Amino acid sequence: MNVYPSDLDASGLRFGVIVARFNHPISAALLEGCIETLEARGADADAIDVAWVPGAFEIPQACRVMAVTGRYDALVTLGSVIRGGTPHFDYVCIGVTDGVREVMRDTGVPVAFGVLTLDDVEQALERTGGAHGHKGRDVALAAIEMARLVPALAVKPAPTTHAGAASQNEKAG
Ligand code: INI
Repeated sequence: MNVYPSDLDASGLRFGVIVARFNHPISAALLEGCIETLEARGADADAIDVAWVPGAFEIPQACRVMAVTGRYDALVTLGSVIRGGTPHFDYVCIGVTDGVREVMRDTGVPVAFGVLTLDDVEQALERTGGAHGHKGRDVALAAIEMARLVPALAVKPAPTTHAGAASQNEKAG
């Protein structure tokens, strides 16, 4: 079996990060974890562009403009939508998830989705360094992995014979 290896080396890659200002403390924590992880994996600070937008609903538009420039190996979207007493939450969530998915589908540029959908601020704290890890770091890793994998899938045959993955699958089966 030939398996594309997971490659989390961000050196030489260019990233665009779109971050929503709404619920600013949560966004700032997500952004900090994201940038730390990109740089820890070898991304140059000059190779990371950050675009702030007013709220999650604006993320897809900025994301699309950045994607079509062709300047980025991957994009990262960050923000949070907190459930209130009205259906507004649902419309913002649908707008951002559909919009980001369409950008990825239409442009082929990998877009990591780091927009948290939450019942309350407590859930945000749990996901920005608390009991549920750090979503900003997780999406940075997803962006790096997809930035490496997508071009490899497009042009190269799977490079390795990976006996480890085969035996893991056998155990699972
Ligand atoms: N934007 C968010 O990013 N998170 C929210 O929780 C939120 N709520 O709850 O309303 C929110 N609304 C603003 C929206 O994203 C747009 O910025 C606004 O509607 C202007 O287009």
